[in-house]
Amino acid sequence: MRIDIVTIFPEFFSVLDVSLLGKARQAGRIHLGVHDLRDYTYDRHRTVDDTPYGGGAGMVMRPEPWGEAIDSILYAGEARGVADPVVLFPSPAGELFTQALARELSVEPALVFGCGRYEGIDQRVVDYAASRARVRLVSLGDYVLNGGEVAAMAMIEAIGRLIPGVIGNPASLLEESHEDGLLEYPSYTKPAEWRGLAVPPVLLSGNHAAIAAWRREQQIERTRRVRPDLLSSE
Ligand code: 6GU
Repeated sequence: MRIDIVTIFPEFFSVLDVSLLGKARQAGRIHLGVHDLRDYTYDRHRTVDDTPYGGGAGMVMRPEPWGEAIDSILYAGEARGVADPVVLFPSPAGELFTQALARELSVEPALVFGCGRYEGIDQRVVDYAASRARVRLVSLGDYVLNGGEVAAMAMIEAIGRLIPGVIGNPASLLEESHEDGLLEYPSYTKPAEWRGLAVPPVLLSGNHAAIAAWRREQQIERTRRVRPDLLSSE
């Protein structure tokens, strides 16, 4: 998968050099391009933002550098033969980023993340991008971050680990929270008793049917207790 990121903080993404995703990059499963939005400005001050039309607090990112950056990335993609990327704008005003969306995006050959700062990006950037590519505004949840960088990183990790070969044991992906619409069951390892706390005896029983039933019960009980919203749709 090819992932391009546009940001005014390219150094944020150095963490993608390490851990599992770093290995996936070394193995050539993920190709990352981090682009500094200021490289697409033409003025001496490398300006990327301005005051909002209509008034109001904060600054809005001007469209021109974004247009240049998007054109450049789409052109490079076409030249490389990886056309038709999905362009994602992390935004608290977007649709919710879910495990289902992560799965859907993990089979795409190319993704572009446009990381906005301040009070957002001029809406025409999104509209223009939508005229050239599939565009989605995506939110991590109902809270506000200072910009799209941390959100993009979270999404890249969620998507990247689903790419075949990135995780050593693919079976471990299937029993996680959210894969079946429920939270995952609690896990235990040795020792069987620790500081007076025992592992639930059923897990030591060797009875695989009983273990599976217990785990399912735990998933449902846990989900009902902390995330009843996940059950209500069923
Ligand atoms: Cl994707 N961006 C920002 N700025 N804030 C957020 C978010 C995204 N998701 C939740 N809060």
